[in-house]
Amino acid sequence: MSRVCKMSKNVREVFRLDELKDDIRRNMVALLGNDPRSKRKFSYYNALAYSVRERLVDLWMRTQSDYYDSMAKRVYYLSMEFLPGRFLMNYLTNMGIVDECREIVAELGFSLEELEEEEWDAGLGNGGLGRLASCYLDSMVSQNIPGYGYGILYDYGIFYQSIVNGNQEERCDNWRRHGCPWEITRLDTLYEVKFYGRSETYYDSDGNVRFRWVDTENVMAMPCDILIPGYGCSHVSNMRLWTAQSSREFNLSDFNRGDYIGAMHGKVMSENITKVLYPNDQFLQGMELRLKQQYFLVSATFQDILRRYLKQHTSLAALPEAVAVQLNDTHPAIAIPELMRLLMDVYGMGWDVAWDICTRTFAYTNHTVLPEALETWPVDLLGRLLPRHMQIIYEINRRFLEGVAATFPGDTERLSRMSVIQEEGGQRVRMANLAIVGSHTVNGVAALHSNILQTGLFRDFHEYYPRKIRNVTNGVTPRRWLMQCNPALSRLITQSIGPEWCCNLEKLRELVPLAEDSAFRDAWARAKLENKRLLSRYVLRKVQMGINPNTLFDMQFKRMHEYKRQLLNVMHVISLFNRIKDNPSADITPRTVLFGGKAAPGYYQAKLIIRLINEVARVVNADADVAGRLRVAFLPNYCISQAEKVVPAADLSEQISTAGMEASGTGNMKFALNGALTIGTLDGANVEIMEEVGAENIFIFGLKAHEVAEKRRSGYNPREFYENDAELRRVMDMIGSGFFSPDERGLFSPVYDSLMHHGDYYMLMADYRPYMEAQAAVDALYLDQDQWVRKSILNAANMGKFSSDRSVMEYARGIWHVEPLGK
Ligand code: F55
Repeated sequence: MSRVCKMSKNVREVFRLDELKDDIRRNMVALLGNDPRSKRKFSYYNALAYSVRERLVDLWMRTQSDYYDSMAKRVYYLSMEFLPGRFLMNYLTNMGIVDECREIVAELGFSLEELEEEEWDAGLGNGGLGRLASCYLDSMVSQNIPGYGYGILYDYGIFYQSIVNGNQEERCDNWRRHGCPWEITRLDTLYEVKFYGRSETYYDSDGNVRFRWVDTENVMAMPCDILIPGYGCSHVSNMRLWTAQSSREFNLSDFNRGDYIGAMHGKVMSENITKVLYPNDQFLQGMELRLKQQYFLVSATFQDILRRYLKQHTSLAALPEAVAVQLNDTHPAIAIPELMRLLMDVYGMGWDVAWDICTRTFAYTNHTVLPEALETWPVDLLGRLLPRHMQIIYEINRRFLEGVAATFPGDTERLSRMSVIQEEGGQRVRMANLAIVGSHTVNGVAALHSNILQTGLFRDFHEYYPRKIRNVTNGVTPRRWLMQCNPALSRLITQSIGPEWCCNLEKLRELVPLAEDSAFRDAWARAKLENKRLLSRYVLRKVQMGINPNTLFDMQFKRMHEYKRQLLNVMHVISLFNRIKDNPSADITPRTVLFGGKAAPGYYQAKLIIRLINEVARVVNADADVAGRLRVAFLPNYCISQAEKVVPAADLSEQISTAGMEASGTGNMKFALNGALTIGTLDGANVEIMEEVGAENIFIFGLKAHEVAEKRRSGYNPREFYENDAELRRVMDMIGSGFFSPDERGLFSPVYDSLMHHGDYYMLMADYRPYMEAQAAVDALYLDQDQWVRKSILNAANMGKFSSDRSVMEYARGIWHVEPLGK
């Protein structure tokens, strides 16, 4: 912290702010070829971005040589997804120059906010898993932990969602169409990545059997760096994202045969590897191209890691002392056989030495227990694309099962459950099993989730390796998710308790006594209202709908998935609608219910729920009796930059997944940190949020995880709830009978049927009444603004635990065994 404070004092000098305006003008001309008298916002955004970026390059190089000189152990966070969102404000925030920059930009005739809006989000991920990776990079570098993100520079990130006639339509997200000023492309660094071919045995000069991978098709990987400045900028790191380039000799034989077009076709196809992000979350689509993407990331990254390591070491024996690799889910788990291959086939080690190095290098984070999201790859596909890896996986499995069999003699069922190879229904490689066997530590992302891993999904492994499976509860970076996105509240907090909270979020506890101070409560309420006004203007712009900032803002923003139960929220909305229609003069708490989230393009049921939200909104918003009391809107294209507007404006945060299914959630943390009250089930990190804020400051309802499990075992009958609850029955009948789709009566039958006829797997029917009661308690509390604001303050005040700084320190101390540098 002292460094940060010192920094902000002489920030003008460190970042040469007196020259910034001239630099912007210079970059307008020299880099962009624009007339500096032009008033194009996009050009000025770019010129500003380049001028900001160039101020960090020095600090970045200094950081990297610090790491080198101290021979610090480095952390590599391998992830198929990152969701950084926009960079401009994040750079300015972490450099501590937002206000100064605002003035300079004003002198040029712009507002900082309008230039900020020119930036297209970097949407290189689907949701929580990708955003978590980005929060962790911010927290690593802000705490001087030498860490790098490694991922893929997709040409097309997560699709752009539009809503047309109530339906989701996907458009391609050509986010770099107009260039991206944050990228530093390394045209001169290229690594070769191999695919296909075969594994060949030969004898080395000592007469040992060795393997080599031959007749491969090769693709080149080119790195592109994006700087990641730590808060206060004492350190600057980077994420390194790979793009595929065809190799020069690609399909040489076709060229030689005179088949120019044939050869070019191969070249073009090979560059497709990094074209597009797979838009599925929580669902595995077993496409060959996806496996290629995974291996492409892993192969390029390990060449880079080993190159850097070998600059300072002569032997690979000490790799685990110098390198920690965190696997963000199983998506990069092919890294385990890849490192084995490199150590044995390229560097000549024997199996046991290589395996020991491997298992001391890797750790694996699991983000889901949903069976449809667990990765398995057909053995024939993996064996064709990566023949040598397939051999190595078989050998890993053979040795592993030998160990299990020795510990549990005769327990063949256990062996088949634990095997890396699934036999039933055609052989497949279970990537989670491979990741567990090849890692020294496996973690879940919230206490409840890690418990479910230990006692449910990975129970056999927990019995076999009793200390391997642990918990690290997720966190979010308070820089982006409070300081940057909520200037009104941040200013108030800093005025009241000083500026240290943003690097030590536990400090927010000092707000607790202020909840009793009515002047502070008023100031808090004013800040929230200001944010709600800003969001209202945004909603008007985006969906041409006016919303009233004085109503309760009830928000559910997350990927669309049946287990997240947006449908339960809709059922509440329909119930409120009916109550108002039945009794138009009833005294009810006025609400604005907002939804946002993308559905995977092939996920029919999730898309239908988006349609239902929009049709319910149409009916509700057009009804004169309802006017002023209930409004519903679906905001298209939820993304990081939209979250930064939504989160600060929320009164109520909907975290209503079926208990046991949401591994952690991180939106829950962002909303509460910004003073929203949570209505939620005891799922994921909600459990820990309740522990922190106190049961009296959160609205918890519904089945608990063990009750869901018991009900599944003992037989669950959703119809029972339908029969016994007239209000629920009416809601279901309206959905099923076409009340919201008069032109197409059967439109929502699949929604109705999934609850009434197909077993209601996510148990909405069971949780409906408890949810309605919790919502009634919300309404009652909101009428007492004094009490509401008190609880809003207490929510933010008790969010200290959910800083990603805390999560990252737990990984650093407990898993990576690295210490912050220079402390
Ligand atoms: C993406 C691709 C595949 Cl193949 C599978 C899953 C995903 C994905 O996006 N998962 C994801 O976002 N998981 C979420 O991770 C968060 C961070 O740990 C959790 O908070 C959240 O509960 C979990 O669903």
